[in-house]
Amino acid sequence: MSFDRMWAELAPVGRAADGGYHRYTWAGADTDARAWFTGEAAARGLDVRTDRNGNLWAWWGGPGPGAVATGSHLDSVPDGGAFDGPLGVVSALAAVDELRARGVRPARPLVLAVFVEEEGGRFGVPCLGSRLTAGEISPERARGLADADGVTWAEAMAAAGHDPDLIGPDPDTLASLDVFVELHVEQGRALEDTVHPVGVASAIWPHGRWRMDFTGRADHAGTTRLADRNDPMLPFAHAVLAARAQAEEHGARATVARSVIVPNGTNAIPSLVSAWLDARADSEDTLTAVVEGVRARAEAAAREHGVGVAMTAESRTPLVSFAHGLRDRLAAVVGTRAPDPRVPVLPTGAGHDAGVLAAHVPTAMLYVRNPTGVSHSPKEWARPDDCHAGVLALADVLQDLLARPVGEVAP
Ligand code: HGY
Ligand code: MN
Ligand code: MN
Repeated sequence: MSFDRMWAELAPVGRAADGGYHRYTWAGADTDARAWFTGEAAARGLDVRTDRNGNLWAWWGGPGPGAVATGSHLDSVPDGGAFDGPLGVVSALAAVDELRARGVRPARPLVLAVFVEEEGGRFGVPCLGSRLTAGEISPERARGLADADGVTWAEAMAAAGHDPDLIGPDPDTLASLDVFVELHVEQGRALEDTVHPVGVASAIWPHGRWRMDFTGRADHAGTTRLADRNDPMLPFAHAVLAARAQAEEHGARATVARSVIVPNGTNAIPSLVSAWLDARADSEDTLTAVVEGVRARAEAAAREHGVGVAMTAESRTPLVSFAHGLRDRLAAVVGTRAPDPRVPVLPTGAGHDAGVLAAHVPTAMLYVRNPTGVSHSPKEWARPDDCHAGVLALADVLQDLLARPVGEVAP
């Protein structure tokens, strides 16, 4: 199966000595990974195009209406794993090879997509490429997003040779898609407890990111009396603990994993602490309750210490419930090759481009078993045999969707 050669070729791109991945949009390794994908697609005779937002689309026949689309992303979180994103991209290329080996000649276009900035690892908003294409973030806001060095999306995109003035909704591309299927490594270990190498997604939890800015007063760590301090680290610390407490109380997920401390000196009480809350829950109301609980604790602690606080939503994604008819159709197709026809149908707390597209195009997801269940870490893993099972399942699903358009059956 061509998967193994491609996987081995892509694996070193952006991998650090400790095995963690550093692929950030419009920068070195991500650019190299995009070039690798473009070469593989072109070698298969696919017509590779970059859309106005920087997403890659590799067409087998077309562009044209009624297209069956599959794909994922190549960018990573800092020190990320090898599979989150690339598994869906490499599996899509291998599925094309599998379909051709079966003699499939699609009557409608098949297109492979690689979305930019899915992780938001450089510019802070996840699924930025698919959100722009879906019209779910304003081009003005996107252009102004900046990385840790203050480089904006517009500057980075222009430096990569793309015109940031063109970014924005792409309804024509979305209208040309009959369906989008994303294959992704499972970010959890539900499948590991089953006989199934491949599962089907049922839903994506509501989730989002909130920025918290704690404004204090810089002063000397050694001479400033405690009563005279306005130390932003203290409400920041309360917010971190409140996130955990709210998650426990509501059966949700809440994490503060990123902060910027100014001036970040060992002996200087900070003037400013910025921190980001990542919160996710199984319902909109619960998510709101978690976030408002953290906000209330952060504000109370800020008042107690004479510190200013501002908390703003940077992204929020509503509950995605994948179309039941399509979900069940994929489960039936995957079940024909599975060890047991009752294929697991699973919800996830992880966001995906499929979750963004689901409001615009019939969308579904396949998961490939991850024995560690770990993701966003070099320990993320999937067995080679399970990756092969994922390619075969994806090829089966694409073949079924090419033969019988979703538009023809009730979603
Ligand atoms: O954060 C997420 O859920 C995804 O990996 N972007
Ligand atoms: Mn991810
Ligand atoms: Mn991903």
